Amino acid sequence: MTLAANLTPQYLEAEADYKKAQTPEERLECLKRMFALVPKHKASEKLQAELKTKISDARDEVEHAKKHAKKAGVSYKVPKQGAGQYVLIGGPNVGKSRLLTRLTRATSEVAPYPFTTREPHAGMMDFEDVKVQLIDLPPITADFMESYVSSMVRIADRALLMVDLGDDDGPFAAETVLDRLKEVKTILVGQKPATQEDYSIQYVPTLLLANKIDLEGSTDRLEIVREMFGGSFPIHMISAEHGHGMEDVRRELYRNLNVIRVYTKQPGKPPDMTSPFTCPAGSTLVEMAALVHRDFAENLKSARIWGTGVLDGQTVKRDHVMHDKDVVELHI
Ligand SMILES: Nc1nc2c(ncn2[C@@H]2O[C@H](COP(=O)(O)OP(=O)(O)OP(=O)(O)O)[C@@H](O)[C@H]2O)c(=O)[nH]1
Ligand SMILES: [Mg+2]
Repeated sequence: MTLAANLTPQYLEAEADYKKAQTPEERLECLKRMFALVPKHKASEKLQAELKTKISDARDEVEHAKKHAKKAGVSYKVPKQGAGQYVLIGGPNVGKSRLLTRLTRATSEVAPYPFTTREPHAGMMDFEDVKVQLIDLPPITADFMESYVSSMVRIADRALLMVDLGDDDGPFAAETVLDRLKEVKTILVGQKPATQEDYSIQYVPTLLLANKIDLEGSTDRLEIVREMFGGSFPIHMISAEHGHGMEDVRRELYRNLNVIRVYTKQPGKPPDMTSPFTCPAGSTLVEMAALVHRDFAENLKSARIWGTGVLDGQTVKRDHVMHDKDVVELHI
């Protein structure tokens, strides 16, 4: 990787930290480190300029977050991190925040009464060697939906619709959530339709999580959920409180993103197997390389690949279709 060869391992480490950063402050700190570590010569001028812009954006973001943290009617921007972004949505008290605290190290208040969560809380869920971003949101009811919620649902890669199996009203509360979002042209679907006529509609692929299976009466309510939603969404049963079904949920959340992992290596060195790049399944070499660095999209000359359907270290072309867990050495 010629370009990366100019970049020191310390720089690449800072870049890897940047990708994992969860708060604006962390991102700013990583970008500053990257800027300090980037070799200052002609060939990296573009990269330096890019980093400067990113630092200035990150500063704005930190300032903005400070100023607006406690104000009402704010809009929240949670930059995407990791392999993909899921929003947790549902009626009040269904266990959204509990799920976030169960699957990630993030904190979000969990309480036995409705309307506990008032602002988004993001966390990163580990699955094997990748991370998936989860965002806990305030509840949605017939009369109440925070102004920013629908736009966050529209931006997300996927949604998790949570249903409370501990409450007779659970399945109907979920239906209300779907209706409320539909009113603002945000339609939760099991799978995106193949064609779309009205482009103002945003379809958001969704998994349904039937929560609180530990409670009495949950099995009967699950039947109702299956009848009402079985035709629309994949359904998983869980207990966020007691941890039932969590391994399946982790796997499904990752699997549904439909991404592959690609590991990079530098010539003569072992691959970095700690932090893969993720890209949509079916991506070509050049599409994947563009994620590593924008310059690769234009300047990529060749690459060697270790993995599926190739001989070890085989040289492949720009349009080579990548597979999960391929290792790639990029040359420009
Ligand atoms: N028995 C049981 N209780 C649960 C489960 N998951 C969450 N709870 C409880 O349900 C209550 C509500 O959980 P929260 O995570 O605060 O619910 P929420 O959906 O975030 O609620 P809002 O923020 O008000 O929208 C808490 O008392 C949790 O401990 C579960 O799987 N089983
Ligand atoms: Mg909550």
